[in-house]
Amino acid sequence: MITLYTFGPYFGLPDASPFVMKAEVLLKMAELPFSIDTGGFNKAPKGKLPYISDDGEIIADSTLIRFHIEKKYGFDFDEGLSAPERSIAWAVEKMCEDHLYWAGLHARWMVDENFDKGPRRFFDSAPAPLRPLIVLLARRRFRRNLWGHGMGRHTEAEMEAMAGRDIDTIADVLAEKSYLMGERPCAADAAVFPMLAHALCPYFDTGIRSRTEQKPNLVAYNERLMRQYFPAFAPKVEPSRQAPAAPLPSAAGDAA
Ligand SMILES: N[C@@H](CCC(=O)N[C@@H](CS)C(=O)NCC(=O)O)C(=O)O
Repeated sequence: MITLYTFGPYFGLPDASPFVMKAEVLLKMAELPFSIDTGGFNKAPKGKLPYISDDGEIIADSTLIRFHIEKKYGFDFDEGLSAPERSIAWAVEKMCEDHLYWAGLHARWMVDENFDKGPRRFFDSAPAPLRPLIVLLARRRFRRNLWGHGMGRHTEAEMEAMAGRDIDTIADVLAEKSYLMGERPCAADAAVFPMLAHALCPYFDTGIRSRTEQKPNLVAYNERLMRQYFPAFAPKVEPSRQAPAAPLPSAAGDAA
């Protein structure tokens, strides 16, 4: 039996982490039964989520979870793709995870208005007297991570320009197709769709969100894959009749 360790739903999204959403989509694509445990963060072997336990075998990291599924269950996420197509899919996925993600992380953790209504809520259950210190230390750690990655050394305008190029790239690769590489989902869809879902989250005001909202094919793709993989989080009305995105009333657990 597989257990997927997650943060749980936040901000109207299936999970606070796009990497957790990716792992969940991979498991669903491979049609493997699994249960979800939102209590595993403190035991995360690499200090991050997601990780899975598969009959006691622990695999930490969404890409290693993919490799595990491919190896143990013989499931080829990219079946039908040529070698160049597989490579393009991999490159787009890693652009999202190792570039776009970091610009989004900055917008959420380092911009006060977004942090206060967003990540700050992760610490609501910490003991009140310690909470300010815990929040301060966590935010400092993320600032250091952003600096170490390099994205955090740029101005906001520079980051948005770089992330904007990522968004344009995804839109161009997707074009009018149903999925990134054609008419059936592949591994990169499991990774890119959650990144777009987070980018488009109406809860946060970011340049990345505005840029993504300007791409009708990405907006439609996000809604389509949300309906397919997380129907409880999909827009309740047909996309064509949907009102413009409005901020959600409150944060943590809203979507649960
Ligand atoms: N490369 C990892 C990235 C996972 C990751 O960055 N997880 C973040 C949430 S989006 C996390 O758990 N952060 C907790 C922390 O750094 O304290 C994967 O693909 O699983």
